[in-house]
Amino acid sequence: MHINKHLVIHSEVARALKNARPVVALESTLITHGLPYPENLELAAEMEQIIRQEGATPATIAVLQGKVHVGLDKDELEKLAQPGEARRKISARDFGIVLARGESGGTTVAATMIAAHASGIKVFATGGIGGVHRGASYDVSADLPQLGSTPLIVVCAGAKAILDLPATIEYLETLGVPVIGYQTDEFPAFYSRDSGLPVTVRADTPAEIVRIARAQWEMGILRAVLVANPLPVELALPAAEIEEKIQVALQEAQQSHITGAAVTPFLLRRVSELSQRKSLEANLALLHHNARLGAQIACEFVPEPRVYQV
Ligand code: PSU
Ligand code: MN
Repeated sequence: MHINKHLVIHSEVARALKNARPVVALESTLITHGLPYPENLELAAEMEQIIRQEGATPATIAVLQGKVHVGLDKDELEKLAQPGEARRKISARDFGIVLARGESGGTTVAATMIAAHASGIKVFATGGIGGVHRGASYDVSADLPQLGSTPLIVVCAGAKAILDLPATIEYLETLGVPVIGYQTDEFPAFYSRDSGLPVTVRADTPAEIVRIARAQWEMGILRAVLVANPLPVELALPAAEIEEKIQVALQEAQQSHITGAAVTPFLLRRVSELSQRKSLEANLALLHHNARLGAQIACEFVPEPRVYQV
């Protein structure tokens, strides 16, 4: 089904949207740039499976040869996950370029939000959002302004621990994005549960989250509602232990003059190597966890039927 000439909505996703059934959007930069192969492919399939188990339809979003796909089949997912393929990291600024040139790549949180919203999806589950980078005052992820201008419920495990978390929280406040702690009063720090920073409000059920989002959007405040879902205690890593690795990775990034879009993938890979994959395991666990909560929220949020032009 085509809503505009750039979007290709998978038939299963289109059917769910048409029938006002719950759909959860998933990003794909974590497949192309966030996780190593083959863990990336396994993870993508597992997140989809969890969402189905919870009674919702997954819609993994990516750009394939100049088309924005909302929902991928197995072959498309496999191709996207292969390290040999030419794949761009696609954020908001890159859409026009890759569509015009017929390129392929993984969509970041910002780009996934744009495509999900254009398709009529209300809920999106990811790992950690981008944010304000440490030390570099002008390196602010395009995820933040997108959260400030797109009405979606975005489920994450906080912002990635490699970032300046207090600055990221302040930035979200400036943008008017509420941060809801799911069964927690503290903003989680991705791999670990505690950042020492408060959330805007705590919610203990998916229904409460949906009520907040609906009320916000009914007021015409067309911004995201950010849901911060911490890892369970038994899966989370101690903050101090991971911070040590982050410090080393940050220093390496500076010495190797890593800048721009390459910063986040570099840091995530190095922290994983330095922690003997402990951070990778935590990353995979939190993605599973967020897929489940995303599906539960989507099931609670019965969207209004949307009229499609065919
Ligand atoms: N979280 C992860 N792995 C990732 C990312 C986040 O666990 O790969 C990606 C997301 O797609 C996010 C992007 O949108 O990193 C942010 O990159 P940047 O800081 O360049 O905006
Ligand atoms: Mn950046």
